[in-house]
Amino acid sequence: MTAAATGRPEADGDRSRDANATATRGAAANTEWHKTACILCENNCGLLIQLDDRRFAKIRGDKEHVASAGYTCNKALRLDHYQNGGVRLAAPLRREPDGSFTEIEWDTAISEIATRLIEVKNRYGGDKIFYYGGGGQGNHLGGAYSGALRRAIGARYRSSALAQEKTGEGWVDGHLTGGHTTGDFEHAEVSVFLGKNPWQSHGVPRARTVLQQIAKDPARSMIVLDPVRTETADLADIHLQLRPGTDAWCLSAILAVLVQDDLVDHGFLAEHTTDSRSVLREFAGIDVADYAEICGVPEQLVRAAAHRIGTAASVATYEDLGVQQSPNSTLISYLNKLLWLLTGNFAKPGAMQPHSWMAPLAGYSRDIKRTPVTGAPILGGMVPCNSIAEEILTDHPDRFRAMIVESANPAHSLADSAKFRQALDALDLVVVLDVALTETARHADYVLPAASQFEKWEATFFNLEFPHNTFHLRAPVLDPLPGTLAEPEIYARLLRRLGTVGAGKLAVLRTAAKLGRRPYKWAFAAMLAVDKSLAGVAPYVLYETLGPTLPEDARAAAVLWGLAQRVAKVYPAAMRRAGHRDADALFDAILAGRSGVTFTVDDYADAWDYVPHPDKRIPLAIPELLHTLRELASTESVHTSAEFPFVLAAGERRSFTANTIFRDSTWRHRDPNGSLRLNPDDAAHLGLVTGDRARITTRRGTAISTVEVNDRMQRGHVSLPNGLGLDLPDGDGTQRTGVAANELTDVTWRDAIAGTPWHKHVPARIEALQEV
Ligand SMILES: Nc1nc2c(c(=O)[nH]1)N[C@H]1C(S)=C(S)[C@@H](COP(=O)(O)OP(=O)(O)OC[C@H]3O[C@@H](n4cnc5c(=O)[nH]c(N)nc54)[C@H](O)[C@@H]3O)O[C@H]1N2
Ligand SMILES: Nc1nc2c(c(=O)[nH]1)N[C@H]1C(S)=C(S)[C@@H](COP(=O)(O)OP(=O)(O)OC[C@H]3O[C@@H](n4cnc5c(=O)[nH]c(N)nc54)[C@H](O)[C@@H]3O)O[C@H]1N2
Ligand code: SF4
Ligand SMILES: [Mo]
Repeated sequence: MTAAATGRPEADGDRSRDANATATRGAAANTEWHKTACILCENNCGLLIQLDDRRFAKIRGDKEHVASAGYTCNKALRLDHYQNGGVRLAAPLRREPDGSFTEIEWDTAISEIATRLIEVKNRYGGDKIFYYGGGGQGNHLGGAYSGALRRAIGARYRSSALAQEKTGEGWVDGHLTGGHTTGDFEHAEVSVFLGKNPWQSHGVPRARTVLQQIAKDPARSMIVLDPVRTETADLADIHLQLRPGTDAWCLSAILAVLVQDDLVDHGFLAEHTTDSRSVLREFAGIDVADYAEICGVPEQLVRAAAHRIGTAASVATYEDLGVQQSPNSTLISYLNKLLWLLTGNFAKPGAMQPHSWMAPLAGYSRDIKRTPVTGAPILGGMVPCNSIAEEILTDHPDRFRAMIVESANPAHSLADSAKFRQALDALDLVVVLDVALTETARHADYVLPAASQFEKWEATFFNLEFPHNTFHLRAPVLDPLPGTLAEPEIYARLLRRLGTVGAGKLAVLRTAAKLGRRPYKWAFAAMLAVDKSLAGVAPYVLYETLGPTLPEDARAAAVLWGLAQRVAKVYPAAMRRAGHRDADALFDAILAGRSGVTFTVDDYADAWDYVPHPDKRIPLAIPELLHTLRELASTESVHTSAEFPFVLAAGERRSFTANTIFRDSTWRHRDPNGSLRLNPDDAAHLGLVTGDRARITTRRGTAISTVEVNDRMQRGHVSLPNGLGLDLPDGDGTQRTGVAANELTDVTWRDAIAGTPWHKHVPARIEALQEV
């Protein structure tokens, strides 16, 4: 394998630079501050970067940023290790019959991939081409174009990391409020964090500031459900340090106290919901003491938490991986939402809100579609991550035959990596779009090198706020590394090659675009009226026709014009309140707003307009889940055994983890090896001290880790960080730092309803390693 050229700008010829990229960015050391954003978590805090040639010499928070206002956490300052630390790909790679990769020209790669996609389509059907990914934490603009390719080749099935965390919650949302909700933690009297450690993982904008403000304010309280005494729990008023995997009992007990002590908001239930009586009845008979004992939490603390919630003027909650990747996760999502619904904490300041979207990230439907081979539940339009390998490793005629992966590393991030690698190898065609030769790319037939997130126009569609919702289009800070292309251009080249839209139609629209936005809009609408099939490939059409007219080579922003039309249509008043006269004004503001723009401003009364149900009432009963709730009394809460006596949380967010975005292990200031954390008593019992090595064994695999004795852990509970164990280039081979958590996880260990994995609850055995 000869390909992965070093990620230095002079490393390769300019063989395939996008002809449109003319400006030279970041050529020399200077004191100019470039506006951009952090790409390491969903908050995408605004940043200012000063360059030294192509290095990030200085990084600071952008005080003018519409959402983050200058805030960053410790990780953003390490972003040079993303841009310049890893080994970048600088030419497309093709796998040869002997298994090695060779570098090929872009034209060759595009033409061969197009041919092979069509071969799969003609032979087996386009629906056998599976699409995975479409964006990480800060790069969703490319994904916005991927739908056009999927439409053109007839691909119907897709997935992303959301289908190993949020699809169960989304299904519950589909039943209840009909869409995603967000908590107003800046104003909530009571903030509840369930299996969520915002101090480290954020999700809440400016999390550390907000958490500290809550902790300092005697009138406000924080309640944390977490088996670990996290940094967030340190700031909490009530820490329910339950046994891992018992949240369903803990939440049921809290709800039981609310019902039994009559702390529910009867006025809200009568006015805004249906079925409340039957739902309340479910909690009337629950034995609170019994359930508290299952959780290992003092009954009085459960009662205190319930009373604090039940008497507060406002409550906001945030559930995340600690519960979404643990047993009973879909039931827990339901119970979480009942917590704020039964207490009337919806659509008012400090509570839970629905919100606008620039582009919805997932569907929020009650319907469950099924996968073709195993009949796994497709929620929000996504195949459960744990089912993908099972859909492939079979001789069923409907199995997937090809996969396109963009901006994701599923061979590392999905349960049971060995099985996923085997699945990739069983496919006829695997195409990976990435900046590096990842664990997934190594199993591809073609690897297409993407420009980095600081070398192209980018944006996140994690726009989840209310009443002020913001969007940030980032301009490139640097020219693309020679040999790389931005994803919108890669998709466009494939679609051109496939001849997806006739040249005549594109020419008409190009002419209209030159005349101005208004003629363009008319021409586009007229064209759509004549040829409905254009709607599915609209992002591509916009890229080809409106794109070239945009300033500063911002061709990739063309799809945002379409999304601005959507915003104007779906939230006209909220858009105008944000100061945008019409869709074009919004689009222009996005193009010009280097620190982001507010695209909608809602009133609290508007929140009900986001509820899609008849009479805008929230139907509280979800029969399947009420059934599961009833069964809890006899459901097993212990999944460990004599063989596997520990609960392993496989993938904890820490101060130096960031999924697999950095491919340079030196970015970590602390905990460079990503230690296994365990409680002092367990360590003593096993004869381990900090720095020792231990063997971790699960039903699926084994791994060796350094150990950190840590009194934040409770007995019987151990944790490994997420994103470690990458195979990074080292001389002629590769070197791995830390444990790749998914060598230890199992695809069958998953939620019965959503198919989401139980990564936080893996039964494991820990043994001290005898050093030789
Ligand atoms: N530093 C950093 N931040 C990140 C990321 C990163 O890689 N690094 N990744 C981003 C991504 S993609 C995501 S999805 C978010 C995830 O953000 P979080 O969900 O907050 O992160 P985790 O650390 O995976 O899990 C949260 C907590 O769940 C707890 N937990 C474990 N088992 C249980 C249980 O049985 N019950 C309860 N109640 N809690 C339990 C853990 O102790 C942990 O404190 O973080 C984002 N932010
Ligand atoms: N055991 C266990 N497994 C987990 C988790 C856990 O807690 N435990 N957490 C899960 C969660 S919540 C998530 S979100 C996933 C995350 O896992 P994935 O969804 O696989 O995403 P990332 O690790 O963020 O990988 C992003 C990829 O994008 C590439 N990349 C970076 N910049 C660009 C770019 O500009 N263009 C392109 N094309 N590629 C780029 C990176 O090189 C990397 O390969 O992991 C999941 N897996
Ligand atoms: S909170 Fe998230 S987006 Fe903001 S600086 Fe930290 S990692 Fe980056
Ligand atoms: Mo995630």
